[in-house]
Amino acid sequence: MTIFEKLSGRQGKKFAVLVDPDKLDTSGCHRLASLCSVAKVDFIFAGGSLVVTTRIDEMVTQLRSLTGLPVVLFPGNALQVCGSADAILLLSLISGRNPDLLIGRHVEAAPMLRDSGLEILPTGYMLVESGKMTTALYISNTHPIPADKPDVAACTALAGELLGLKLIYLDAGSGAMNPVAPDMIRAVADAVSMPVIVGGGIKTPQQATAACKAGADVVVVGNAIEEDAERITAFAHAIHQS
Ligand code: 1GP
Repeated sequence: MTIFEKLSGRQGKKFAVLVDPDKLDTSGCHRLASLCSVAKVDFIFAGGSLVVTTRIDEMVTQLRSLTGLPVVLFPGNALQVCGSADAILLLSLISGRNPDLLIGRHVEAAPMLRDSGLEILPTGYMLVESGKMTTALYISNTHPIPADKPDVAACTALAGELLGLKLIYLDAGSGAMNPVAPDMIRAVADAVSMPVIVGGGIKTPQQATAACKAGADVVVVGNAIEEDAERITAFAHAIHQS
């Protein structure tokens, strides 16, 4: 089964744990891997808007072999591409108007991506206003979709689908004060037939459940798990029961 088929499978909601390669050492990797395996996490996403470590490849290899779970790159830039992962979210930042992040970087990376052996997941990436300036917003130099404009989000996602993108990632940004509101998730999920990934600022299992009930197919949690990896179990339960 391809990663895309796993992401879009109809058998329930999926849980992706986002790991920041800068914040995970070898012993952290072992602990996280065992918690992910026990909780039956569906995916490990790896990457971020700004990553300074040069050991992504090593971390991805370690997480794959310890868990047997699919590791999907969520890259802030081409330096985070490594062939040891299973797949890569090829993000086009369709909420913004920065041509470099819509198509420019993709042109530069295309030959490397083609030869990488990675499964390519063309993804419409949408940043949503979240109560504070996130790293993703600062680095991308774009305006987010206003949090109270679900219609703008729905039209943006629909345009992405009509352009041929295969996934939508609705993101309030790492460490967001507020996660994406359920009414915006619902508007996007109703507008498109492709899987909708939701993340950013999800700090509690209740927020994860709310995202699932609103139409998220995959819920991504990063910071809350970095703070306390034991939370993986409760998030997994909430998402898989939704
Ligand atoms: C960020 O969606 C991810 O791009 C996860 O965000 O770290 O806030 O959970 P958090």
